[in-house]
Amino acid sequence: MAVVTAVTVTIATAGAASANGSGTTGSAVTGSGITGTADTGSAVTDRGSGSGSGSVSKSGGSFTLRTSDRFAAPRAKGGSAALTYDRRVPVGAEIQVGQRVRPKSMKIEVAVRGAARNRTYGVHVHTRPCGAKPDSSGPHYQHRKDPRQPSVSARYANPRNEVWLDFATDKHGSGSAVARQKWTFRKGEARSVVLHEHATSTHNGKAGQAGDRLACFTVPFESGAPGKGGRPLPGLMPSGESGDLPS
Ligand SMILES: [Cu+2]
Repeated sequence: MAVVTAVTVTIATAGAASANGSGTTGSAVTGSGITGTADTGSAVTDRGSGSGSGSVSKSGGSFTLRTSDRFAAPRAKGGSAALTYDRRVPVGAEIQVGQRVRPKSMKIEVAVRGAARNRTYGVHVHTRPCGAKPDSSGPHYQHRKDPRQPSVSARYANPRNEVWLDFATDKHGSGSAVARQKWTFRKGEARSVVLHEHATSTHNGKAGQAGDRLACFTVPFESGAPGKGGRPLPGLMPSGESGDLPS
């Protein structure tokens, strides 16, 4: 089964006593390795049930999520959020994903260590969590959904309408990529990052295809548009309307 990580952010009122006495404004910790901080709160790392870790924070009108884990076989004990189906992403390789959300834009980063050396992976955000089978992660997330599925039209399957994070690893097996979008995810519809066997095609008729799904990382991506169906995110209130939020 997929491991679905949950994120909870608690914001304490300014000046509230904090455990460490440093006057930070709040922190929250959740079950499977995601941790949260707000404002200047110090990051807490929870390595409780899984091997993963993460953090959530806000500042200056944006919201940031960070999560990482080590790839494990789908049936391995320990409940990793990162699953590998193929040796081309070795068990034990590490993946980290970051998401910075603003009201109408976002930036997503992926970094991998311990993967195959000198190899190009096609990488995308998919709509379903990882599961026992590579196909569990569903199709690519699309800002404007292609009425024809599977989507192979370059009009829809392109890096402006989807999130592509292809990267090549160096001689040590490390690699990373960044994607910036002028939109944010619909709530609950972006659930994982998938590593494929080769670079993503941009050719019409094969657009978005990158070969077999080698590995998958379930990520609790945030939607970003308060009032558009998503819940208001901490830190996303326009300045001057922050009302009862602590400063
Ligand atoms: Cu994909």
